[in-house]
Order: sequence, then C-alpha cells, then structure tokens
Amino acid sequence: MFPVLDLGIPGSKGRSQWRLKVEGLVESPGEWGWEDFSSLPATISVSDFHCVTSWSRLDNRWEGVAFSVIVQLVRPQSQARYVTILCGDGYSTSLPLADLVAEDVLLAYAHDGQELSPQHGGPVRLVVPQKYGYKSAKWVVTLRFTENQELGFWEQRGYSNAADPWTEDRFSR
Ligand SMILES: Nc1nc2c(c(=O)[nH]1)N[C@H]1C(S)=C(S)[C@@H](COP(=O)(O)O)O[C@H]1N2
Ligand SMILES: [Mo]
Repeated sequence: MFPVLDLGIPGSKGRSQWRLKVEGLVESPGEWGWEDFSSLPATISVSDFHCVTSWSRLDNRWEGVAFSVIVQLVRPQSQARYVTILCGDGYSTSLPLADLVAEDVLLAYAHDGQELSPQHGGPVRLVVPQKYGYKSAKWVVTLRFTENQELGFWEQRGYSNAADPWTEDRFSR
C-alpha cells in the first residue's frame, strides 16, 4: 500500500497539458512539454519513502529524469544555491541545489513499472529519498533557482526545513 497525502486539490490535467518551466538564476531558462521531457535520458532508482506523519513506503522503483540532468541543461549561475519547486496544486517546497544533484533525486514519471498516477503526482513529481516526503513535491510545474532559500508550504507552517528522516527531524526549532 502506498498512502496518498496532499492538500486534496487536483494538481494536474495530464501529460498532454503539462509543462515544466525553469526560471530564476540560470544561464539557459527553459520550458519542456511532455514530448521533450520524456525524451531526456531516463534513470531508475529504488528508494524508501518516509512521511513525517510516520508512515514509510519501502522499495519504490522510481523512473524519471535525474534532477542533475536538468541542472546541466539550464546551467545555474554561480549565486544559485537553492531551488524552489512549485506545483500545480499551489504547493511548494525548496531544497539546497547541492541536495538535489544527488544521484537518487529524480523528476519521476513512473513508479513500480507503471505510469505515475495522478494521485501520486503524475505526470511528474520530484523524489528526494533522503528527505521526508514533504520535500518530494507532486505535480511539479516550475523550478526556480534562487540565491536565498524560499520556504515551502509545510516549512512555513512549522515543519523542519532540513527534513532529515534519520534524525527524525520533523519540526523547526
Ligand atoms: N504538490 C504536492 N506535493 C506534495 C504534497 C502536497 O500536498 N502537494 N504533500 C507532500 C507530503 S506531506 C507527502 S508525505 C508526500 C506524499 O506522497 P504520496 O501522496 O504520493 O504518498 O507528497 C508530498 N508532496
Ligand atoms: Mo508528509
């Protein structure tokens, strides 16, 4: 079983209408539709998923585009240290660029061999296995490269910005 947890707002109209936009402190801002995005090199990564409310879903087989592939294409400017991820349901989160280039961080479009379902963030969601689930944004539409970190939806509401499941770092302090 893979629980669903979100704001309850539908986040996407499907692959044909989906676009990914990259903005902010990058040399080559860009925009991809589904055709172009899905022809980028794909990566498969198996990882566990930990929600801050204490459930975990082990051994997820994610398939998608490594975040580092996008980073190479858009070429961050030297001041860019964070990325804000904006979603189709109004949700957002942000992470240090250094965390996002880890090899297991994907913009995923398939899960356990199936097209990623809308309820789990299809067409495309971020997967950041080393962080609590609220960093794994569903229905990703915009990546904004910034110098200073913009706090995301749950981070503004008291969840830890570090979101480290190994130290059970759940709340900001
Ligand atoms: N766009 C969006 N992404 C989101 C959320 C959300 O509300 N909206 N919830 C987050 C939280 S708190 C968790 S635990 C995971 C849950 O992912 P799942 O519904 O695929 O299990 O999605 C994260 N990504
Ligand atoms: Mo969560």
